Amino acid sequence: MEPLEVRITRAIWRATAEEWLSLASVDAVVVGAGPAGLTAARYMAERGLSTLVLERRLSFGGGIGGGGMLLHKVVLDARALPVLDDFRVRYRRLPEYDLYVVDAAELIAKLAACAIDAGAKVLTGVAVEDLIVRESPFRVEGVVVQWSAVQLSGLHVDPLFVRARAVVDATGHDAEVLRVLERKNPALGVKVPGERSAWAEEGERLVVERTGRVVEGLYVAGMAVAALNQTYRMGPIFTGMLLSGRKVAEEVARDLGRVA
Ligand code: 48F
Repeated sequence: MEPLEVRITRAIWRATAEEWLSLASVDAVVVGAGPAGLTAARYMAERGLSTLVLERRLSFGGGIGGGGMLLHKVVLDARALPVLDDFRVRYRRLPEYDLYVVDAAELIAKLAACAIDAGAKVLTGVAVEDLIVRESPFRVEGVVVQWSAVQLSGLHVDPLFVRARAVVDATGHDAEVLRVLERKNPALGVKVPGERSAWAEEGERLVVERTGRVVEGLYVAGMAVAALNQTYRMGPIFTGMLLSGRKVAEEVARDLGRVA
């Protein structure tokens, strides 16, 4: 047998290369492994869509981990309970506030674990820096990807591509994918003005209401919806994020012919 060092290197290259051969073309790419992205990924994978989540950081959860001002809890309202139950997240009701409290770490772990168990592939350390598009009629056909470490280094390294029938921008407040669409495809007239100041109740409602398709092949979920529609921020209440993720999954599945 070869020395262990050789086997370690070969095993990692082989397993990675084998997976990337199929990841080069999938049904759905979700950009961002925050609450909206992970929820969307689970419900899409569960419907039989090959689903790839690309996350720039080396960790899951996006804004969940920061809790409310670094306190390790986040809150949700009763509308989130079916989703929390689907993901086996434990919660405590605080009747005097009409809210449910969950542990930030548990929410991150279980959203990610259930998405992966449902069949979604999550890659960390990979950033989406551009879109694959086709014209006449315009449609998004995938994403342009780069190692986050390369982006941080400032080196000029050409990226690679992932083709997808549906791309979901779940990149949070910065709406990075939509900003690429705005900047690089100005003829479409898509504007990303950014979110408004805080109004928790309206922010929660509108983020779900406006979730969905932006242009053919490109969808938006989570706080990126607020950035696109200039609706209100809501702070560490996560009902809207989970319901937005579930809604975008239903819409993508319907458009791709996978109704549950
Ligand atoms: O920010 P994030 O948690 O977005 P979200 O799912 O949830 C928002 C809440 O956390 C919170 C809130 C709700 O009450 O206000 O802020 O809408 O997760 C977005 C993830 O996307 C990653 C980023 O690292 C984060 O983990 N991300 C952002 N841009 C890219 C990206 C990119 N270009 N490529 C890959 N990942």
